This record gives sequence, C-alpha cells and structure tokens, in this order.
Amino acid sequence: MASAHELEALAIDIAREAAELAHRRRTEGVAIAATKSSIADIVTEADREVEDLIRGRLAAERPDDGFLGEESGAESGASGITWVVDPIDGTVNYAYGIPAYAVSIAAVRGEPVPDRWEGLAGAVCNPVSGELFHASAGGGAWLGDERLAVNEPVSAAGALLGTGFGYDPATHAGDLARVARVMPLARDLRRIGAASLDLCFVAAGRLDGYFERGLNPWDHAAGALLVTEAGGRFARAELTDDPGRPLFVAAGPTLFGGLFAAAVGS
Ligand code: LIP
Repeated sequence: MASAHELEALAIDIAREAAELAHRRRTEGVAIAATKSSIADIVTEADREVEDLIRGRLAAERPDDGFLGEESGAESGASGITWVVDPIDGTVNYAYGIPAYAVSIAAVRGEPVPDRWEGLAGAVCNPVSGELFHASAGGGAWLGDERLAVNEPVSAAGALLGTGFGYDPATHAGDLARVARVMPLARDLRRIGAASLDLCFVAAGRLDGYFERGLNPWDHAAGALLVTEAGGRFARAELTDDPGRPLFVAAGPTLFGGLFAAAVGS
C-alpha cells in the first residue's frame, strides 16, 4: 500500500506535466469544444486532452486505483484509492486567457463520495504562475518547499473572503443573498474563478476564508486537503432548498464558525 507521501509525490509529478500541456495549449489558442449545463459551463479540447494525459499516467503507475474526472467520468478500482481530477479548474478563465486556472489532482481512500472519502494526497498547479500547492494526510500543506498555514486568528469584519457563483443563472439570486449575509464579516471579496485556487489561497493565508455553493467533487478534492493540512477547517452543508447543491466553506478556526453560519443563513 502506497503511503500518502508517495501518492503526493505522484500527484505532484503528474500535475507538473499536465500543467505544462495546459499552458502550451493555451498559448496555441483555445477553442470551446462544447457547452455543458449552461453558457458559462464550457469544456475545451485542452480540458479533454489534459485529463487524458493524467488518466493515462495514473493508469500506468497505479492500475488498480479508481478514477473520477470532470470530463471522462468515473471508473472504480480494486485498491480502495480513487484519483479525483479536474484537468483545468477555472475553465472559463482558461478560455478567456485569465491567468487563474489550475490542474487539480487528489487521491482519496474509501467511497469516491465527498462526505465519505478520506483525503490522502493532493496537488494543485497553476500553469501560468508555476505555483504548485501540495499536501498529504499528516504531512502538512506546502507551496513548493514552503510550509503553509491559514491566517489565524482572523477578527470578524476584517476577513478577505473568496467566493464563486454557479453556472445556472437560476441560482444567482440565492448566491447574491448569501454574499449580502456574509459581507459584515468581510473587508472585501475576491471572485477568482477556480475553487482549487481559492482553497489553496486559504491554506496559504492569501484569503482568510472561502464559501461557494454547488462545487463538484473534483473542484475541491485537493484544495480541501490543503486547507485542513494548513490548520484550517473545511465543511459542506446540504441546504433544504436544494440538497443536491451543497454549500462549501473553508477558513481558519476562529473565523470558520461565523462564516459558516452566515453562509448557511436561516
Ligand atoms: C469552476 C470552479 C469555480 C466555480 C465555477 C466552476 P470548473 O470549476 O472552480 O469555483 O465558481 O462555477 O465550477 O468548471 O472551471 O472546473
């Protein structure tokens, strides 16, 4: 059985190679290959090509593991470990050439279901900046060789918060109402457009907290481990108006409770 540190090393190596491909394709020009759930929910040929690279490398290195990817779906494995992959998180940023997107690769143990899996390792690489965030269970959270820690303590009304909005316009009124509830805690908001980077920024102390509803498993699988290994808290809440669209919150321990309560609302 591979250790979490060995899985982390593999995730780092593959994330670097995948990030190089994503960046090369971006410089060559990106075409939207398809629109998925809405006009904002797009996929490019690069998304598909990068996921194929990641899936192929993992199949070669760890053929008994499972896979759950944004573009090519799920395949169960025999090892009890599943790789949860977003080949290009921040796809809209990628398509527009905004330098805030990332390759996100995580290894989890147990059922490949977010509230039932155990995060073992993760790597998130921004191909433009070259920054590679990584973590392993019990091994800490890192940016390259720099150990990361969440901002702590963070006083209420002074937090720099990240958030995002779902692709479905019908959800925007609720998202904006959530922003209004949370604003009394915030010095300002940032909408970066890639959940994996939002979560890594919480781990790195670049954001004090983050909240967003409707993330997919591959958006948060690696970043959530970065947050908890950096001393932060990460949780999901199923809300009564649409249990299938959970809310995710991440922050340091002193900010988390108030942020979670405001984000969940009445
Ligand atoms: C994106 C997330 C982002 C969210 C977007 C989208 P994708 O993932 O990273 O936080 O606000 O709506 O879900 O689709 O670029 O992989």
